[in-house]
Amino acid sequence: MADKSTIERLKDQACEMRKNMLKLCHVGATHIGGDLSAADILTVLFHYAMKYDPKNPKWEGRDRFILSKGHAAGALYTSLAMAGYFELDYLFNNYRKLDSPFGEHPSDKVPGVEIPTGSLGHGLSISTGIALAARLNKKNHRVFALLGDGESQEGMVWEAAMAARHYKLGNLVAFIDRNGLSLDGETEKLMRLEPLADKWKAFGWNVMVIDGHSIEQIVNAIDNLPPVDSDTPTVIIAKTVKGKGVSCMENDVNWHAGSIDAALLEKCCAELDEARKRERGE
Ligand SMILES: Cc1ncc(C[n+]2csc(CCOP(=O)(O)OP(=O)(O)O)c2C)c(N)n1
Repeated sequence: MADKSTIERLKDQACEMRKNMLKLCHVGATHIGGDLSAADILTVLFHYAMKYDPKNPKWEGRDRFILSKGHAAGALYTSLAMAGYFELDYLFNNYRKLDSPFGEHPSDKVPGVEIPTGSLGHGLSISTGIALAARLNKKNHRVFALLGDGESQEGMVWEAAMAARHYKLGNLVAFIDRNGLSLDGETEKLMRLEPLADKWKAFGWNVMVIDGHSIEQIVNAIDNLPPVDSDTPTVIIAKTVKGKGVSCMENDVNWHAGSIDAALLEKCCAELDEARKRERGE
């Protein structure tokens, strides 16, 4: 288990990440609701779990990260900038500009982006292929995928679930950002997913259900992954809140995507700073 100072560092980083994602949302429209719900998971992945070299993005030994819910590009770009792949200012100055690598959905022209995503449902199949290739090539890196729950209504997700277990890909880890909302409403009303954990268990996966905003629980899930050479892929169903951390956006499907003006940016960042100070007991 990580020590207290590591946990506190990760919490600070998650707070910084949320503020950076909001700054980006001020530069141009982003999918801010699903960016904010994924912030704690991505913070732990990029600053605790994964091995990578930002100066050598194609390093063979790196763990692979696939943003299957590709519309959360703002969260991925911010993670990559904070991980040292490029400067945050470079991102802010170029987001959604003509000929910029930073589109509304991720392109692999951005250092650290493994594969372009945004058409939902494909990321787990791609991750399964990469994990299978790692096995065949006797490599010991992991493949992490981040899926949305709305995305999990796509049939191809379940085809990948079947294949990954069939090929015994214990090197594959899928996070589901279970915020309960899709683009236009509640997942359970659009197409029922529950009992979601049972469904993954039935497909033979190792299943964890955690609070996706508890840094401690996310770290604990990472610490308890089966060995990379085990037979069982892992899914971590992370219960989250769309828009987490910004009260006017929380659980509001209207904030699936959008942009914010300077006044709202300031208000949101102040709210996040205040909450983090309270958490620190200041
Ligand atoms: C194949 C496909 N169908 C539809 C869309 C449009 N779309 C973009 S985001 C989204 C909702 C996704 O919901 P979820 O996966 O829960 O994302 P989150 O709430 O975490 O942002 C939809 C339907 C798409 N990008 N790709």
